[in-house]
Amino acid sequence: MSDLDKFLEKIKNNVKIEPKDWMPDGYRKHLQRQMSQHAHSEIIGMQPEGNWITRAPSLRAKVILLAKIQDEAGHGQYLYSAAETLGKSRDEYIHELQTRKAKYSSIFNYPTLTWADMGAVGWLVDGAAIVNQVSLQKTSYGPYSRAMVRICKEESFHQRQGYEIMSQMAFGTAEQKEMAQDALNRFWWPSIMMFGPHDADSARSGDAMKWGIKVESNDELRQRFIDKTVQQAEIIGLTIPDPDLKWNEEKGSYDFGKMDWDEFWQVVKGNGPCNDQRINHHIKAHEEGTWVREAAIAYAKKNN
Ligand code: BYC
Repeated sequence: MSDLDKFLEKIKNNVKIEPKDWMPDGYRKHLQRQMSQHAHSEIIGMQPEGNWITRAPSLRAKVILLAKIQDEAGHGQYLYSAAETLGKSRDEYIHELQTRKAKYSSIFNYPTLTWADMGAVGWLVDGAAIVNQVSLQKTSYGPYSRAMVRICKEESFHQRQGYEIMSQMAFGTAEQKEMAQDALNRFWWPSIMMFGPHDADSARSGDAMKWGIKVESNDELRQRFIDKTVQQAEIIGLTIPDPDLKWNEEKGSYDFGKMDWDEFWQVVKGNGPCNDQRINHHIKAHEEGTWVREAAIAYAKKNN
């Protein structure tokens, strides 16, 4: 049996591929791209929330937000470590991010304008991330799959944190409800576009499915997220900003309106409202943290 046949046999039998196993070059590159994109998303995703730490409306809200952001740093760390098992260093991945060769999730290029946006990010963005990540627990690469198991546990708490903020505001004063609705209006469409282009336009999906990296498609996951979230909006009396949203009895799921793919590709290509701000801030923080990395390395060497 050739190396390739053995590899495909493992994929067929749901046996995880491990770092030292033989793998096709395309599989390795695909994972390096996707896993580093995922890690960068966690790290860049700390910025829109970090914006609100000093302005959280209570000590309780502040402590919870801080804990959530720290979790995201941790998720970035697991994912960079898992991606490093594919033979590329963290420095290389970070260089690709800072030189804009690597992507991160489009959603983090939108600004967070009010406290209600912390609710919308947790509820919708983490909610969408969970749907995608629960599916990725079944991915064929062992270190990625195992990282997803732990990340999903923490992500559920994040989603609840966001939904709690939204429900408190939705049941609060008229102004608070209006703020919550406004946040939902601004974050709804970018959140459902997080799942990527429609299946027919998803260039990477063919290989991803063949190699068991993705086990469900962009459209399948998007639909699952919409079906869950519409009901949650109804419970707290908020309206999803889509006039075409309608329950389809036959399909057992919601029909929904057209997404603005021009906007999506503009954001993905670097022309969204906050792309420059996010990367420039990352570069600045990374430079300012040089002494911390140097000290950590010196300490590790001394103790080895
Ligand atoms: N944003 O062929 P496709 C979180 C790109 S963060 C930007 O469908 P694929 C959190 C795609 O890369 C959660 N780019 O690609 C943190 C490709 O371009 P390249 C982050 C996007 O890979 C803090 C091209 O479009 N989760 O949890 O099969 C606070 C064609 O797309 C996006 C992950 O990263 C996008 N939204 O499918 C709160 C999950 N969508 O690379 C929450 C891991 C597509 O060929 N990633 N593109 O130049 C995935 O599951 C998949 O990579 C995607 C895209 C579903 C995102």
